[in-house]
Amino acid sequence: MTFSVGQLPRFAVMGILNVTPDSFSDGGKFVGVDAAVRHGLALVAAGAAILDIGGESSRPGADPVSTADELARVVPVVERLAAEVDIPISIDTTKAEVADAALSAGATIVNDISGAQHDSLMLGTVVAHDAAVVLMHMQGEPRTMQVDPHYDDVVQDVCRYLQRRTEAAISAGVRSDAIVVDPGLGFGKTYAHNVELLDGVEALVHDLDVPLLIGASRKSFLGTMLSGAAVTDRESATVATSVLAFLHGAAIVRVHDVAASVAAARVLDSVTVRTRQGVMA
Ligand code: PMM
Repeated sequence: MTFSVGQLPRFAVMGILNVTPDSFSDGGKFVGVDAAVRHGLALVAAGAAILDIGGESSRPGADPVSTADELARVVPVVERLAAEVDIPISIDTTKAEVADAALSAGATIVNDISGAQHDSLMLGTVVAHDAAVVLMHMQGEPRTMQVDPHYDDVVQDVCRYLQRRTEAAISAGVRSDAIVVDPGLGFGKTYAHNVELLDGVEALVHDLDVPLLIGASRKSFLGTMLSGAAVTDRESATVATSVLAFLHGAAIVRVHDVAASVAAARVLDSVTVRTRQGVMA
């Protein structure tokens, strides 16, 4: 089964399934295959439109994971969930070999935080499987990205990067209805950069030809906004970012607590459908 963006609901919620010992908010919770599969099924039951499975932590300062370790973490989980659920599965990786194995195991989307630049074989792998790709912007690499991020104009710089990577994906042969872009909140960005990008969602949606994904869930800039709230106390703020992103035209939000953002999406869907139909006039 192939994936195209058109098959998503209007406000799509991507559920995060980190099969890592060290992700910043849920590291170590879903490491065994059974625990990971159980959590994946719970995210689907909560209304996820996509399941995003990752085996390498990308939190600031994280060390890279070997290909063998990443394969061992994610492939059995993708295999089991692909057989059990009927929503698309994405593989969160920057390695073409991991993407290849996950796509063979039933995933249909590659979520690449390096914009498919870390591995020169990535776009070819996506094309070979007729898969979809999420191209995310990151300045630097996870180990060092928060050292001193710099932009002339963060919204414009990120927008131009995402346009260039979209062109590269199309040139490589990726279907244009199988490309999603993401400004990469928290990836080589200061607090001010993250705030500007969230404020710039509408401008990004306007200037980009492909759907936008926003990943703000529990990120540290929300902790800063809430005067130092711990990771576990950032859920309401995360839902606020989902509402903001959706209202400004984002197609997908990537979150840990799927039920909360799905409820928000349902409210938006009900209200905006009635408004469009003139019911509220
Ligand atoms: N954030 C994380 C990991 N992968 N992928 C995309 N496309 N966008 C993101 O914002 C993003 C990502 C880090 O968060 P996590 O450790 O909670 O998964």
